Amino acid sequence: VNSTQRLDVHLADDARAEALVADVRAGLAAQPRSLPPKWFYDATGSELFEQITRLPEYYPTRTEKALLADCAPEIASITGARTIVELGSGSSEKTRLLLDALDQAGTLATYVAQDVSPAALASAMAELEKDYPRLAVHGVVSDFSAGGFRDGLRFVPEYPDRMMVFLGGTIGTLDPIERAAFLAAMRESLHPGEHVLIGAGLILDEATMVAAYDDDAGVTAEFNRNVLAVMNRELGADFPVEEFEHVAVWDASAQWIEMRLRARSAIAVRIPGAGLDVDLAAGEEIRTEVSAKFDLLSLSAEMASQGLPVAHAWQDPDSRFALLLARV
Ligand code: AVJ
Repeated sequence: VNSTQRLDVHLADDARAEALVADVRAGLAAQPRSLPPKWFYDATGSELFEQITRLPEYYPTRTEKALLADCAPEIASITGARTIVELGSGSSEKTRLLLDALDQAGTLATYVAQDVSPAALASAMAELEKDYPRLAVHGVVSDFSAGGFRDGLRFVPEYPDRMMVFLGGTIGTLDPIERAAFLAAMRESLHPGEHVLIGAGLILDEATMVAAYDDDAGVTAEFNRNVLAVMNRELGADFPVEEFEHVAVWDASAQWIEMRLRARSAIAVRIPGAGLDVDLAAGEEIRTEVSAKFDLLSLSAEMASQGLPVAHAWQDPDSRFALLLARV
C-alpha cells in the first residue's frame, strides 16, 4: 500500500468467523437448506469467479464491459463524479472503463473499492497501483449486507461528488425484500445530487440464462462446490465435496437462476465449528445462490420507489444487460 492507497478492514477475522457460524446455523439447520453466496469468495473462489467471467457461456461480464465502454464517457459527463465508490469491487477490471472516462473528463480524484474478499481486494489494489499511480485508492474489506445493509453501508466514506456503483448484476443475488432494503440504504448513504449506477442482467430465453450458470467446462460447478471446501477449512466440517452435484435452474415465478448443490447419496455432515450436524438425504439440495434477472422498467420502478429515480438507462443491442443511473 503506497501513499496514494489506504486499506480499511471492517471485517475482522473474529467477526467474519461469527458471521459464518450464524449463516451456517441459520441456513443449514433450516429447510430448504441454503448458504449465502458471499462465502464463495475465498482466494480460490475469487479466482474461479474470474475464470467464470471468461467462459463462452457466461455473457454478463463481457456484455456489461462492452456496454460500459460505450457509455462511460456519457456517464462521466452526466455525473461529473469526483469519487467512485464501488460495492463488491472484485478485480475492479470493468471499473477501469469508468475510471478512465472520469479521468479524461478531468473530474476523478478518488476510488473507494469495497469487497468481502481481502484476497481479491489486495490484488485489485496492487494492479491499480501499477496502472493508476496518481489515483487515490481507498480499499475497504467489509460485508455490505451486515445489519440489513444499514450497518453494512456505514463504511461509505465522505468524499466529494460520489457515484456509488454496483456492477456485474450482483444486485440479482438479493431477494426482493433485501433489494428494497439495499436500495434504501444506498440512498441513505449518499447526499442529494450524488449518483448511483447499477448493472443488472435482463431476462432472456431460459437456455441462454441457464447455460451461463452451468458451463460445459464445469468451472461454475467447481465454483459452487468450493463453498463446501470453505466450510471444511473454516469450520472443520467434513463435507465430501465431490459427492455434491452442481445444479442450476431458472425459477420463472421468482425470475431468478438458482444454484444448488445436490447430495448424490445420503450424507451425514459434521460441522464442529458451528456446533451442527446435518443429515442430508440422497438427492437433497442446498441452495447456494440466486441470481435474479430483471425487466428494465420494473427495476427502474423499484429504484424510484426507494428514492433512486433513474435518470438514464442503457442496454446492449441484444438486451442482455442494462446499466441504470440514478440521481439521489
Ligand atoms: C457475481 C453475483 C454477479 O450471479 O452472475 C456467476 C456470481 N455465480 N456464476 C452472478 C456467479 C455463478 C455472479 N455475481
